[in-house]
Amino acid sequence: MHQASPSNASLACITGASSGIGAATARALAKQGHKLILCGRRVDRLEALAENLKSAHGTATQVLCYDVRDRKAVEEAFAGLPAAWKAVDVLVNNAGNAHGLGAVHEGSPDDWDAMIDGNVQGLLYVSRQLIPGMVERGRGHVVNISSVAGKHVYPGGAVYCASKHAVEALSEGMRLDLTQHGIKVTNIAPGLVETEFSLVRFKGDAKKADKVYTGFEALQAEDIAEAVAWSVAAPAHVTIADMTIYAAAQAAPTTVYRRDQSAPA
Ligand code: 8X3
Repeated sequence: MHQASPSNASLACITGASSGIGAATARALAKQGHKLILCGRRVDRLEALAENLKSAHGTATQVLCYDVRDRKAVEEAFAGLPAAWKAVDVLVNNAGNAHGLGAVHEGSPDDWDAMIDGNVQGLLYVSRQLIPGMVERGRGHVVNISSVAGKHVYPGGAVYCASKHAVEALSEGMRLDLTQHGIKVTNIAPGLVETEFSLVRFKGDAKKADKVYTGFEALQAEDIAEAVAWSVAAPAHVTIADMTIYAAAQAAPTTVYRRDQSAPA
């Protein structure tokens, strides 16, 4: 694996950094020597992470607390960054969630808003803040965390899958628009990653959430963070355009080979 040259990609901004893939990505990029802007809604967690990265790696950080769905809050948060923190080299658009799982005709419009506003609009709002500077400087790297739900559609997941299909289209569209400006775009589509994802999807029902990751070895946030860090550390002439990452026991979003639950451990 290539090690990042800090002079080549020194300032990275990660959305949804308070937990899961976002927090693991912060740790992986801190190890590579990046300064970090950590974005999220849970300021306590972001500050604890910042503290932790500082003592582990001497990482300089800025914490930005906002909800990606709130365009004004996004604009104000980035406008308030100190001048020395405005030239972001790497943007990791990780914030996103699933809300509810069920037939589309029974779906909750509030859940739809949360997914479409967060996973699609939120990604655009943050990108709009940072990409113009990358274009001006003629360099940069955008990493969009999509999902295997952006490649396939599964029962009960219509709106979440639609939002992640939109992320796939945005990654492709960004690459078409930004390559000429020296900006790389990487799309990463994870399968089942054991994070708060299912707990959020099932609205805090831990039993349902745990079941999703039972009977096989699920991906961990660090597995995806490694892929992000590897993409970011690729040599200047290499773009990692697209990665699909499944757990070894997962062949498709809803095809998972689980150990027989009734068999003795
Ligand atoms: C998370 C993966 O398959 O549960 O985006 O939709 S999946």
